Amino acid sequence: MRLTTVICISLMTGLVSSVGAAPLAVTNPGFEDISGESPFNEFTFGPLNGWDLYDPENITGGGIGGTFYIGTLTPFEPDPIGSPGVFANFPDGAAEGQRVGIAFNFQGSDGQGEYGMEQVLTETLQPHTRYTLEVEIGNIASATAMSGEFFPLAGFPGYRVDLFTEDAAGVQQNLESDNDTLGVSIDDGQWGTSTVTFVTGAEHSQLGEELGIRLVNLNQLDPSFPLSDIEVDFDDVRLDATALTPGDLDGNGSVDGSDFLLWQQNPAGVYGAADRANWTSNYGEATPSIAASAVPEPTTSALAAVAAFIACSRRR
Ligand SMILES: [Ca+2]
Ligand SMILES: [Ca+2]
Ligand SMILES: [Ca+2]
Repeated sequence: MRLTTVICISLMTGLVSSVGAAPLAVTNPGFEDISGESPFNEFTFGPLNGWDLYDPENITGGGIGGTFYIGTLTPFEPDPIGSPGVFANFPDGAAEGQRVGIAFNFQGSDGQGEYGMEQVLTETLQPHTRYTLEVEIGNIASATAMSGEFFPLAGFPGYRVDLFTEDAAGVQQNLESDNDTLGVSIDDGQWGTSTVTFVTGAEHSQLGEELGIRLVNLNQLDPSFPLSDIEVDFDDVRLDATALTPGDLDGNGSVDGSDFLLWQQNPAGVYGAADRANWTSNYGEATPSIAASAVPEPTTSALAAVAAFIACSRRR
């Protein structure tokens, strides 16, 4: 096989059709379920249905004490009762449905460690799978609540979204995070979409462990608004899993040069002989369920790696 032929095949493998990824079950993903809780006007307080308090430094008093509150908020009333501020926190309402999750800390505490909420799923980490976690992140605007109390909420304290695993003994290990990449780009009163992706090959020490999702308020005082309360809002949590052709280590939908380059670099130290064997036997194969639009062109360095690998293989 000539090098030019190899390059042509590599470029053509990106042209595949799409049938979409499979969603994994997340409990109360849009914070609409407040059954069993005691709403106070537009709020509920305390850990939410399906979600556990995340409080590694024990700073929140159980999420309902001191200055901290975990709970929900209805920023948009479908039948407004005329109280001030009902529509003001988020002028366009919730990102999904009518209610959102909140992680709130009163002004004056100056921020003092991260906290939020997390959920462990029944689904487990599988090999040859691309996971995509998306969460709507809200930067709440200042407004007067239905109680008449004004909440100064200008600025943003930072957020993080974690995709992690939990083993049978309850030990959690992180897989991937979005550490506040949107923070400065979401204006007060607006939402932005956080995306975390993680791709498994044949081997990973956390395979078979339950997947988990964590939503964090970094609780960093915004220096531009030192007198603001410190809140991050969350909504519409969804996690998709796409089964990949073994050897597609970057999860772009085709087994190509980029994967061989990734195998060589092995940045997380998780790739082994099985991944190399899968790459060799499936080279040129595509995963039909991944949209062609999501498949990037191979890089020059990736093509060079393929050419080098094939040239070396033929010499043996
Ligand atoms: Ca919602
Ligand atoms: Ca804000
Ligand atoms: Ca690939």
